[in-house]
Amino acid sequence: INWQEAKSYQDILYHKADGVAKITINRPHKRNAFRPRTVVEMYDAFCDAREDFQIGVVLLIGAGPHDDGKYAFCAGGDQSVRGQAGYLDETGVPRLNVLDLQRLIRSMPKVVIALVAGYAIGGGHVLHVICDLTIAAENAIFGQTGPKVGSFDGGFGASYLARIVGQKKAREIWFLCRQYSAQEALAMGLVNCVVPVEQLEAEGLKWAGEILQKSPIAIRCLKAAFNADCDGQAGLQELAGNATLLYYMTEEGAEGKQAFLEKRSPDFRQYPWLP
Ligand code: 2NE
Repeated sequence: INWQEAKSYQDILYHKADGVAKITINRPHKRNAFRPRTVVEMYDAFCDAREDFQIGVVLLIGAGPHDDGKYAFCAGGDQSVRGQAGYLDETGVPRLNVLDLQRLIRSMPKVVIALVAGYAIGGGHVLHVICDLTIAAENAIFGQTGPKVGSFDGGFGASYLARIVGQKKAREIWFLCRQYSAQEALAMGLVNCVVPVEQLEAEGLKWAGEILQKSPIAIRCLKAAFNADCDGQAGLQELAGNATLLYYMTEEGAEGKQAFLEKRSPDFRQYPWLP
């Protein structure tokens, strides 16, 4: 694949090719832990991918291996910039902006695939949980650390995790802060498949290629429907937004607007009340 750099950032890499965007967290010396800037940059890249009509799938991956030979997807929030009320940005403002990023990944009408080699830990684990699909390398290691390091993610990080692996397993993951292998993650339905690390990106591209053959509107409606089952009124808004989009694309929907602009009564009698 002929990756083209889409935009240059400090903490991430952003590439595109053949309908696929690739966002790479590029802080291997920190096991790809994120600071506020990293999150701002990821948010910007995800927004770009969302806006791009050509892009249907986004791959999220961590740069690596590091000089010590170890891989990481993401080790969560950068504890070295954690201040009294959050992760401090370069002006000293405390932030938890990864929550904004989680919502964007969750609601964007494109498929986001996490490609996990090495550690997916803490807030980094939550990022892969939020993604639509996860492909793990054989060396992937999964786990939450919050209660060990004085933090927790009681949002998607707990509730959506429980939807995936079940209540008992999710409580175990959070309460004991253990680490789990790729095979254990596969067994609990936390990842979609496990491949050798050197095949990770190729496998992600294979899955992306299959998805890109499918109907964009069918995929976006399915993603919204899966979300709606868990996300309350926000999920319903997303799903209903797709219904509105489709309605606007009908003659019936356009008749209402046209009649208003032509200062006449709308003629909806020509449209059937389908069973
Ligand atoms: C990931 C893990 C298990 C890897 O262990 P190991 O032994 O392979 O590496 P090591 O030596 O711990 O880490 C290598 C370098 O990366 C830094 C380390 O400090 C070390 O730096 P140097 O000593 O070489 O200078 N590093 C790794 N993770 C970091 C991090 N998160 N922040 C800053 N520096 C980090 C092991 O490194 C580990 O357990 N990491 C911490 C995982 C963690 O607890 N993350 C935060 C969870 S809380 C969170 O993410 C969060 C939330 O709960 C709610 C909202 C938002 C975020």
